[in-house]
Amino acid sequence: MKLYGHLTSPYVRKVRIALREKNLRFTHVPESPHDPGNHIAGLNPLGKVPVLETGDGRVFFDSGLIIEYLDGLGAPRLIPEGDLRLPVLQWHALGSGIIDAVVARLLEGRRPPAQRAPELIEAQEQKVQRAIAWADKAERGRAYLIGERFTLADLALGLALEYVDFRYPHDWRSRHPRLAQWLAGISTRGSFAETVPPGMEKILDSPH
Ligand SMILES: N[C@@H](CCC(=O)N[C@@H](CS)C(=O)NCC(=O)O)C(=O)O
Repeated sequence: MKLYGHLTSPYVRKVRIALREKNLRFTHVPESPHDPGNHIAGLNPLGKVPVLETGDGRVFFDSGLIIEYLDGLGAPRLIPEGDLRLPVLQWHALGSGIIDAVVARLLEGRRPPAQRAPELIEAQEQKVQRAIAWADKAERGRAYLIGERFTLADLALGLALEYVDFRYPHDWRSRHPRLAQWLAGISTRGSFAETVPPGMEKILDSPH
């Protein structure tokens, strides 16, 4: 298997964490769709990463679908079957939405000041803050969000909260200390610790 995508992309990190949790071997091609001469648009017409080339010649894009594919390869399952499936996918939708909002805020903030829309930045920040409050309320005070073991729910929310710290650092912890404690537990997993993107490790090491 070959995974395409740069290390700082949270969507690429989602797949890297899943591959590590499932103990699957792969080759990583750290190309960005913005690198000159990159191969991404030839593999994914949307020109986005992550893209996964399977060993049998298939190509999958969109991190959620790639995880569905990887999960079909064997245990441990990240997306349970039965009653827990939808609650897990709901957490995945929340985590992905947080990342989408942080990326939109970041891109708007990178526009020249005269072209920037402060109300758009504010709207994205409100989405993130509401989603964190929702997560804090829904979290059960246990090690895992759903069921009794690590699932895509934990992967998606842990990834999203670490990405908030990386690209939209603000003090959400003092308002949501229980969620902060939950994240501290998830962040120590090997799959999280070993996939920290360059630049993010300094932020995660600093006192929050
Ligand atoms: N929904 C997609 C989002 C992927 C995405 O937006 N990737 C970004 C990198 S963080 C990208 O490739 N952007 C390039 C572009 O939009 O041109 C997924 O989950 O895979």
